[in-house]
Amino acid sequence: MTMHSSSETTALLDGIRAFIEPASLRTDADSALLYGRDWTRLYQPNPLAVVLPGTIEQVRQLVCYANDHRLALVPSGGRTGLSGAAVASHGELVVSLERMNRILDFDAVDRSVTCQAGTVTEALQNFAREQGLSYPVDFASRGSSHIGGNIATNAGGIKVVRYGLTRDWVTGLKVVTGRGDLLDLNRGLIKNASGYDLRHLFIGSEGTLGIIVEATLKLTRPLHEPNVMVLGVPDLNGLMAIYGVLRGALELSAFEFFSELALRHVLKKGLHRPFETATPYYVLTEFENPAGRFTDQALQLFEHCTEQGWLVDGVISQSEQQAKELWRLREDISESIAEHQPYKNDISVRISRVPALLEEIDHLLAREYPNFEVLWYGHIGDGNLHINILKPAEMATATFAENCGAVSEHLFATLQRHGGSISAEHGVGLTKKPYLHYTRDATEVGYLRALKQVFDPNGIMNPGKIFD
Ligand code: 2HG
Ligand code: ZN
Repeated sequence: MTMHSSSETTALLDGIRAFIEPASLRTDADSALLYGRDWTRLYQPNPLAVVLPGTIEQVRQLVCYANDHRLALVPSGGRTGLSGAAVASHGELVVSLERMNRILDFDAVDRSVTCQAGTVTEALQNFAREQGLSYPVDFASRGSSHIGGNIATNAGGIKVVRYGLTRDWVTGLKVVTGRGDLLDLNRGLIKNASGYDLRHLFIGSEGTLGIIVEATLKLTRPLHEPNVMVLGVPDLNGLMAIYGVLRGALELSAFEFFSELALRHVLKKGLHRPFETATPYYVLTEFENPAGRFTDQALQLFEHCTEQGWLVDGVISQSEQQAKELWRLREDISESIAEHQPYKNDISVRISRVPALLEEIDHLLAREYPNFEVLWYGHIGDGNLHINILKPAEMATATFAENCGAVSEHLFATLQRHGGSISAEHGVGLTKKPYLHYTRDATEVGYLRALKQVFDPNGIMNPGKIFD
């Protein structure tokens, strides 16, 4: 992309004001900071400006204008991402969808809802609940993440073992491609065998092919009286053994884990231990338990796992309130450690490979990070681990990043041997770009580049994200 002189910049922005009301084009420093970064905090935000279109037509005009002037665009949702995919640090124009946040249509027969891309996840979840239904993709950033952003990263979260990823709920997408064409993809159909499904190409594309402007999503029935159990686990081996037993007997909607080291950070923020005994690891699992029908079974399973030595203590929620409090022990971890500028890993392998991977990376991390605090948590039931390394307060950010980057090479080489992915749910963005080759070989990346060329021939859509 070309650098613009200040008179060129003024002319460029004036050109945008010709089709976007001036109040929706922001150039002030506060907006640049707010809209120019996501939750990574690793990159200096430096957008050219922030534009907030109100209609699909305005988005289309913007993309055409950006093509004419070779202006880089960064599509922007709730900016809760953790890989830098929504960062604008090279004079890009941020296109925030936040004004396009309306729910447009609901159909009880189809059990589906159509909304604009800037709809906040929680607003959609609440809307579904009001209809007696549920939008079950869920995560801690529900209060600020946008549906468009969730789709652009194929967001996962805490209920994947039961409900799958965002991809599984999208039945229709309207997108403005990098060429400025409006595509209406799949139109809410359940079955459609009419050739390539471009909808799925846009899911997880991290804003590099075009801008998602509208989505149609499936809804489902709400969970029947879910109960939460937190279990104290003495070693990593027990985790998947417990999973095998529980998922065979109960209708699980979550199977999460976290380490004692991670728990200590949420305790510092005022939460309470789930039970007296401190154990190196904890499982948090949720299961449907209408009218307490499965309580006895859950207790029997608990006994069995205890006899096997896989767990040593546990608690089962007695009320909705207690279930919420237990969930916070897991959900609040990420936010509770943000002040330590963690180096984040978000890796996955097939479920059957988790025990072998855990053992190997446990050794690797103990060897490579003897002096750093390493926290484990994540969605272990779907083979997804979050490994966070905390920056020692006295260490310079750059030295820390260098250290962690070097270890990543070992970690990802191990992951590659197990056929895993360098990003399970956070995306590649900027932070994982140097490591993409551990997950996608050069031939495959060649196809990705060719696809980008088709949808975005001038390279204006979120350049520098996923690959260069
Ligand atoms: C979670 O599962 C989020 O809590 C954030 O995906 C993970 O902080 C992280 O690394
Ligand atoms: Zn996660």
